[in-house]
Amino acid sequence: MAVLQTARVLLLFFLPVMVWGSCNIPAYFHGDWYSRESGTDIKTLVNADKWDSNEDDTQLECVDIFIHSNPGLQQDGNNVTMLMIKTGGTNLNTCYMCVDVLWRTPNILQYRQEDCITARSGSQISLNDSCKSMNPWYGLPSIDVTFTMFKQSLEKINCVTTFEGVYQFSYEVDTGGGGICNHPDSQIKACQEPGSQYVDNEVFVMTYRKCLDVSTSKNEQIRYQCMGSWFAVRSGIGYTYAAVADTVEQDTREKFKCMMTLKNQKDANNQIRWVMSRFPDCTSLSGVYRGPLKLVLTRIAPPTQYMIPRCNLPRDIAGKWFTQGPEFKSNVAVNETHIHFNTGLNEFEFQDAFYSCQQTLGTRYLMTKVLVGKCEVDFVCMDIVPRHHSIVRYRIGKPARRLSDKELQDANYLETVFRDACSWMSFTFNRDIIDWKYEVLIQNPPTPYPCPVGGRYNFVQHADKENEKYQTRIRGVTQKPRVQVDCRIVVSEMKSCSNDLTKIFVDAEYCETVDYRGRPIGEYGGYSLSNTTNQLLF
Ligand SMILES: *[C@@H]1O[C@H](CO)[C@@H](O)[C@H](O)[C@H]1NC(C)=O
Ligand SMILES: *[C@@H]1O[C@H](CO)[C@@H](O)[C@H](O)[C@H]1NC(C)=O
Ligand SMILES: *[C@@H]1O[C@H](CO)[C@@H](O)[C@H](O)[C@H]1NC(C)=O
Ligand SMILES: CC(=O)N[C@H]1CO[C@H](CO)[C@@H](O)[C@@H]1O
Repeated sequence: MAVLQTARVLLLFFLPVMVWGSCNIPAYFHGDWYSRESGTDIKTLVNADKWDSNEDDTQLECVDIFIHSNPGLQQDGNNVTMLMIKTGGTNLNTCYMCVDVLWRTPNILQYRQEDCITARSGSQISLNDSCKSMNPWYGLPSIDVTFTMFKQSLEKINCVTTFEGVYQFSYEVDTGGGGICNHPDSQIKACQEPGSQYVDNEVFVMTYRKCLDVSTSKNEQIRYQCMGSWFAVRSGIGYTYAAVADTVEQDTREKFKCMMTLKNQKDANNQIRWVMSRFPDCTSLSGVYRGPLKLVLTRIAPPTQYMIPRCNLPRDIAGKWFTQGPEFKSNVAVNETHIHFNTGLNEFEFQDAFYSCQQTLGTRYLMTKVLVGKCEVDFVCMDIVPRHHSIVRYRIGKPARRLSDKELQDANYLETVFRDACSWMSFTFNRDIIDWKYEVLIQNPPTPYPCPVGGRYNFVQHADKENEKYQTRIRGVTQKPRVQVDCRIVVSEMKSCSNDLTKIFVDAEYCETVDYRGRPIGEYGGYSLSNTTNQLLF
């Protein structure tokens, strides 16, 4: 052992290992970076020649580089492993080290720097032999062992991958034991503001409101600039990370934050959990239930003065309704001034739309339309046909074009919007089509009315697709063949009888020879269909 040690020292001493050449650090790493490493502020300047941090008066130069293949989408940068040499400083011993850099976004890098390496006997220092991550067994470092570098001169990045829309949030600060502050006015607004200097949705505004009973809560409004988001696996779970910068914050330690969420949380209340770091680092985030700042976001409608109603809807359509379509099923609530559509998107998620009455003429109603969680405030026109029993028919025109600032100055601009959105032209692309297609609201639950036709009929089904036809269904699993009875006459049956003319019974496979207990019916029992000569068409 001792011999070996000596041999190694000797080797080091007398045969300074040779590594040749140099390499350029790729352009997507160039810039001025900030990272917080073990409680210290580190500023690193990277250019093609060197990787220079303020730690001491040394700097790193690239000797060899390996660009890892990018399994994912086309990105603007790559993960690399570099063999670097430490230059400068007072230590005369040459120090080589391996640096792994994970490119996350144009503003975020995560890196691991290994210790100085010494050549083992029989091998020289080279990227392939000396860098751990070149061994497929180890691979690139996981996020917990990297430091996160935040670019100080930010590149502009659209917030869409981080936040889009309007949210209310509750927040809980990990330290101080204050508890959860759930104030209705604590909101995140990530919207593209027409005419604002932040045109491309590069910032979002986070408004904190204080809860009297939560000592760690605060009144503060922060405008965060998005630094991009990325996907990374931690403890076997794939999380979405995002980095943001408070551009007016002077203290760099407080300026950058790392955030983390799980995509597709499938929360029954349509809520989204995020955690946010206190300092510029991502390792403090280990799950959406643990972190320095825990946020629970709830989508809300964008705040707008146009949700204040300025007219009334037809009085007799107030109430609960539903719509049914091949793709969506909505529950609709109507009061004197507003219409609310709640549409299920899948088992877990739903979409809420609110309409508010603004102007009306005849059957046309100019409505403000907002979607919960979205930024847009639109004007649309609804043409509502007078209610008939349990049915309301309506159609919606194309959204009104956006008004210019000048038009908005006009006190009567809503009339301008009405003329635009509620022109009969806005309901159709082709003015010759007079066979309007209406949407239908069905009262929920429907108020029964007697059917205009009564009696018993059999029927023939014509359908485009076989599965559109009526089929016999028995609650639970329908067994086929149904019961062990010999049914000699199977007929289709549709009936609405005088005992309850508000209902129509339909049975595509009515067994006429047995009664409902499966007992045979006498030859002349039951109904006879043979005299049905009247026909109905549906
Ligand atoms: C970098 O590596 C990580 C994990 O090893 C991977 O998830 C990511 O997609 C890679 N990024 C690029 C730009 O190749
Ligand atoms: C280092 O390894 C990579 C792939 O693992 C290979 O393409 C390259 O040729 C190797 N370089 C040397 C000098 O062995
Ligand atoms: C009508 O409904 C809207 C939204 O559903 C609600 O904000 C408003 O307060 C309701 N108006 C009345 C008079 O109940
Ligand atoms: C047109 C037709 O089939 N009429 C029959 C209706 O039923 C009675 C007895 O139930 C027959 O006598 C008719 O011939």
